[in-house]
Amino acid sequence: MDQPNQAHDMTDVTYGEAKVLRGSGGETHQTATESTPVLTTQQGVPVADDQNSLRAGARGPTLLEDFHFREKIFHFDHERIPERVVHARGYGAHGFFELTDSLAEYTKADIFQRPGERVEAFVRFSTVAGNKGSPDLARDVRGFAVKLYTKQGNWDLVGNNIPVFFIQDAIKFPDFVHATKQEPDRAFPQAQTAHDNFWDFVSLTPESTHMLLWIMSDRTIPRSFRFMEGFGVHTFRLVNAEGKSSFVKFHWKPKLGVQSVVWNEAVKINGADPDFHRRDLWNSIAAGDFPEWELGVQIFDEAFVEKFPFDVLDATKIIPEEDVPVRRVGRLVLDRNVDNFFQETEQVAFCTQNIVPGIDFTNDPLLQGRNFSYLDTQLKRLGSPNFTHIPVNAPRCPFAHFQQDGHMAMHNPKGRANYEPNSWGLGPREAPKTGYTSYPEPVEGPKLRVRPELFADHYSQATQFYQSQTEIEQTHIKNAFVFELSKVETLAIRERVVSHLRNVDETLALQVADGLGLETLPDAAPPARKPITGLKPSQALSILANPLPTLAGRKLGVLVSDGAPSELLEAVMDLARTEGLMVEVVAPKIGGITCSAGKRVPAQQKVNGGPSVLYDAVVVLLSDQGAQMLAKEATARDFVTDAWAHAKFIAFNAAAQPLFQAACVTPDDDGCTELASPGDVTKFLQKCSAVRFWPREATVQAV
Ligand code: HDD
Repeated sequence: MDQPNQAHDMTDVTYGEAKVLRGSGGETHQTATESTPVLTTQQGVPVADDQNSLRAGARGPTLLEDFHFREKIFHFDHERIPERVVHARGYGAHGFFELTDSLAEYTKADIFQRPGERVEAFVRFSTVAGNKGSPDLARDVRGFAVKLYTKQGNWDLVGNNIPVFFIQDAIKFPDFVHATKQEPDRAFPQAQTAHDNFWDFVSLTPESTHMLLWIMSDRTIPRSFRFMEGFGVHTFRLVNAEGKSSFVKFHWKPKLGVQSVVWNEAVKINGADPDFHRRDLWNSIAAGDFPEWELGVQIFDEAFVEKFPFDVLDATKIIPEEDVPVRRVGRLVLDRNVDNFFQETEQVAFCTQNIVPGIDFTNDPLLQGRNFSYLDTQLKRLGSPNFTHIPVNAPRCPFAHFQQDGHMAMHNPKGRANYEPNSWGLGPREAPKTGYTSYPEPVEGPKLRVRPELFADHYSQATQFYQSQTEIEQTHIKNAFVFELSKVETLAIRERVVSHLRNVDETLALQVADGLGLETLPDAAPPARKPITGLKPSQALSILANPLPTLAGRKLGVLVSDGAPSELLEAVMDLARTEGLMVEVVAPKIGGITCSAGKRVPAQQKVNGGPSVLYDAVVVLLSDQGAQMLAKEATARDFVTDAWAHAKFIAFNAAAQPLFQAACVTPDDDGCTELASPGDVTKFLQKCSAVRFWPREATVQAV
């Protein structure tokens, strides 16, 4: 709110004999001008001096009557709200959902009726285990929570980037989360499952096995939020205008394809840029490269449920895309960064029970429990039942009800009547035809604390997942198990995990046992239900078996020095940008370099702040002198050593060789391209579409 400018008396004050300086010499005062508004208190009172508290004399005590000081500190003291117990570390953005294919046949949900129509959306991505300040590249499941502001109210699809979960019944969620987060006595490790308590719990909970295979895969170290799939996880219901119900699983398919980093890279990214994922999302939206996903649905009926060998109410199971194809029906585009992180991303309140007419729950016991937990948690976190009054949580459609009062109430019902029915004709009334009705699923049975029989199959789909991976991905899974279990101090826990792996895949179990140096192979854990053998591998479960649709959205790091060959540099920059790659110049000094043609080239990173782990592929273009100099610089040597070890595509000019020699790297495999002329740049970029040169990986791993 702009206020008229006030004239401020900036002269120093005379006190007794002494002349007292205002502020630290007066120069810190920045006074309001015609274009800057007047600073006020929360009550709107203009503030004359924001540098000094009110004191009795220059060297005397601060006075309690300083209402501006007290209000400012009071508010500051209350700035924090409790962070989320899980998914504390997250990042959000605004966008829209556009329907591309009508689902009217299956659901009366307004959002699924008319292709071409859009609704507003807010999405928050997150890690699960780490606290709010933890690094982005922790090995962890990513939350993929979507709020869709439909014309019939808010629909929240609170999913993850993995289609299954650790547990089957919500009653185990507190135990699972306690075991996963920092151990309670020592308060470490942060944002890691690589510790005894996590592996103790999951190895005593065999229903976690399928999820363990997923979290040990590269899915838990995504390259960025933009390259992740999302899943609603549970089976939901769709209900059409005639009241007919179908079952549905929701998928988000990224337009840029799925991509992950490698573990050693993730570890180093966490040091180089702990905000790697949030920075990536912010920057791409700011640059107009809007991240996009397609909404996919797997729709199936009771007949499928009857013949499917697993229970569709079990959140530790998937339905393979080969069994029920994913039909793409809409697109989600994130096109606007938040104005304020706290106001929007921190205060957004997703609730699984936020659902709209035409969509319904199933009896999945994990989903049923979540429907209690999310509402409850928002009250604790946001401190008032009126959290729906916060703009990011408020519906965009008209709403009217008689709920009133409570902390921070902002839209109480108007007029005399705050109840219905009332004789005054005041306020809203129910809408029997268009209002939300639950699907009248017949339910009966004795009260029991049991799980359905098929829930006891803990291994079959874990085997199917593992066998659907390429060899490289299988090696990554094995390495991840060995890494995590090597951080587990208790031998019996390591052995117990291997005993479960023997029910998944004998080769994997043997490799993990060998990687851990176990002297004897533990017996296989007795399965609660005999696993189904011979499930067909599903290509959709692999990242690498599904080639990327485009190079766009990837990032190229170009290490340069003064005198770098200008023709090659220009070709790299132009051709890469034409392919939709983002290019960053990494130089010895942030001021940039002068290339061979005498032109200044600005840098985006100084070499010690722009390690190659931040890029999908790298180019090294140096002069003779530059190569000699960078050969002596440890961070430049790391740049090429890491690019090589992480199986990245590397291009370089002949003059750069001394740097490679100093880094003990011989860039002679097919993943490396020597650039002699601009034409070679095209060859290099063609190779880059594979993202990594995987054959190299086996040559750089000995244990
Ligand atoms: Fe949960 C947050 C996803 C099981 C209880 N969960 C939360 C978020 C996501 C998920 C993405 C972050 C939302 C945001 O960005 O604000 N959770 C899942 C998925 C699950 C799941 C995909 C299994 C299929 N969650 C689950 C269970 C319970 C909870 C079984 C409790 C019984 N989840 C919570 C919570 C959180 C939460 C404690 C923490 C902060 C919040 O809700 O808003 O209520």
